[in-house]
Amino acid sequence: MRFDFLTIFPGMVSAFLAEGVVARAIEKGLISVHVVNIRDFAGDPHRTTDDRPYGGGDGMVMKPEPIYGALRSVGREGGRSQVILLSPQGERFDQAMAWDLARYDQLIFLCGRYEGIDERVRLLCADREVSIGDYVLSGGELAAAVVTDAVARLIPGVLGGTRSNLEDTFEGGLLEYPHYTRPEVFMGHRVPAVLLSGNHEKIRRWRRTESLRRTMKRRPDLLERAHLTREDEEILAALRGRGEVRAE
Ligand code: 4GN
Repeated sequence: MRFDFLTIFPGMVSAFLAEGVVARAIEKGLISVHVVNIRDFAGDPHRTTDDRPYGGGDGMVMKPEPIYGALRSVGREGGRSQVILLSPQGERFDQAMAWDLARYDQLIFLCGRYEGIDERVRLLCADREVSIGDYVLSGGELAAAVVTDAVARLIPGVLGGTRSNLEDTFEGGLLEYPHYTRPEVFMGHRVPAVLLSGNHEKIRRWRRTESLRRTMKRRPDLLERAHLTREDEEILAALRGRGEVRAE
């Protein structure tokens, strides 16, 4: 899978790509990344990428021509590709959208700066507009990095060894159970005894219970959409009976 980033701050994107899971995926040849400097496609000696807004007002707007030129310079991979504009006005990014995006051969991220980009870029260039959450960033680069990380870890082989993303928070529709490693006692807090018992069935049930308890307490909205087994329903009924979480 190929990821392209169109930005006026290529160094910001390269820094993110240089370490961690994404960097390993590039080394292994599982993904390839290309960072394109929009400024290289400005038409004037000053390499201008922004201009004053028609109609007046504060702030600057990104000019359409440099972005259009940068986009044309990016080869479209034979198969399926998507041009994604990162903006607070986009469709909200979540784990389901990450899976959807992972089906493409190429994702091209349009990272804007300033007060906004010329509306005709949105109209002519973007296949979709995506937001990583209800807050404003100074540029689309961090949002593109977030989407890239979430999508890359879904590509087979990117998470090494036996590590699977199927147990991650959200994949089963629930929050994850708590994790512990050595030491057995830390600052007076003991690792739950069941995890030391060696009884795999008991451990599995404890983890499921903690997952359900956490989701119920913190994200009851997720629980409504989760696929629950008969055992899950029993566990939830028991938690409610003990008054730990509120009844439906
Ligand atoms: C994306 C981009 C927030 C998000 C952004 C988000 C840069 N802020 N919530 N800022 O995903 C106007 C043009 C603002 C670029 C954009």
